[in-house]
Amino acid sequence: MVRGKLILIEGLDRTGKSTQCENVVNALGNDAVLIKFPDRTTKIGQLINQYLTDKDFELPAQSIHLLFSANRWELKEEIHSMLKAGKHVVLDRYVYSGVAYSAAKGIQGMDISWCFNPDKGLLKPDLTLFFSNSSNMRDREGFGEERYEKVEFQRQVRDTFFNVFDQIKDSNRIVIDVSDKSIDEVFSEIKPLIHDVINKELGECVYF
Ligand code: NYM
Ligand code: MG
Repeated sequence: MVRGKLILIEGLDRTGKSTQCENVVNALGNDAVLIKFPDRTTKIGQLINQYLTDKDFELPAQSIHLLFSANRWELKEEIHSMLKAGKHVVLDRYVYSGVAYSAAKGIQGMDISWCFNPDKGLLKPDLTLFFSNSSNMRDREGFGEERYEKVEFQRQVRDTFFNVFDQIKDSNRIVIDVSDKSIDEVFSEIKPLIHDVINKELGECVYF
């Protein structure tokens, strides 16, 4: 059995990640499954959801960081099994969001290396597409009500993502500038990249 490929779409809020993940999974049909992080359906995921949606539910930054990581660990075996069974797994956010959103808070001791540590040992994607919006975020209305969905913080997160990419090397990571592009334009751009990784011959799964 040829193993499936692990494909990750990452980026800031409101860059069209979820839409493109759906496009990719629909295009791959029965051969692919979509997994979104945080997975809000598990017990840990429900705590994360409450933290994101309820301003009165406070947690230390370290605690919520570890919960996001724990949420990835609880799905590790399931993802691994699907890959081994030949299914492609498309991830909507993963380790890089985990590191960037937490390190962007600028909390003493919570640097990129600290934030990355609990994720070491998770499956490493065969392809990562990072959606970047270089356009002025001041013009971008429509952030939702969840924690983190503030222009000031999103700027901080964008800078932190690029610092994370400097520190966590990955030759299978590609930055896609989605600013001023339609959904169809972005999909046309990523389609050949997905096609390439799907058809690539790769050995065993790799890990962070
Ligand atoms: N987020 C997501 C984190 O802070 N750490 C993580 O590990 C992950 C996976 O959760 N603003 C943040 C980024 C988002 C928020 O994700 C919820 P989404 O994709 O907007 O539902
Ligand atoms: Mg969001």
